[in-house]
Amino acid sequence: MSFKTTLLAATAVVSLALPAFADGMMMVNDSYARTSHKGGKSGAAFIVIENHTGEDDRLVNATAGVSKRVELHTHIESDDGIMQMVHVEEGFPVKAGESITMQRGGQHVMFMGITKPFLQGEMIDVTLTFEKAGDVVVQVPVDLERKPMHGKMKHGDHNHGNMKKDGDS
Ligand SMILES: [Cu+2]
Repeated sequence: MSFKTTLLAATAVVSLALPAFADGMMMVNDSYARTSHKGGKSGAAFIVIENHTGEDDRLVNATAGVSKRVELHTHIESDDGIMQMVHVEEGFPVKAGESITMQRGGQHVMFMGITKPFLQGEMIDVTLTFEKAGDVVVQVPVDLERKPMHGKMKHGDHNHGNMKKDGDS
């Protein structure tokens, strides 16, 4: 009798736990935010987003309480070879099973009119709004010392041992 009860309980636990392990989420990793100088009025967050939802989606908006405006930006190269930052109103597509890597000189979440200086190590709540997946809140650490990534390196092409990791001690 009690055996049967235990079995039933176990079954219930398994089925409840399943969604947590199933694919079906937007995953965020390696995010950081910075201002170009201490106390700067504008800044950016760089977030890696992996789409495990099983369907193509699009990051359409970002909000945060740290600045007057938050916009999705990218850089485009003008005809004379100058990189310019532009507001991407249609947002960033994130295909099913793929990821986007925001980085300096590329896609980023832009903070304009920062109301309080970013402090090293402080966490910023950024709400990412996806067309289908809805709102995903990300805690983004401020890292004022992070160096930009160089070019489009593929994994294995470079030696991690030579990369200086700042702010990690
Ligand atoms: Cu920008």
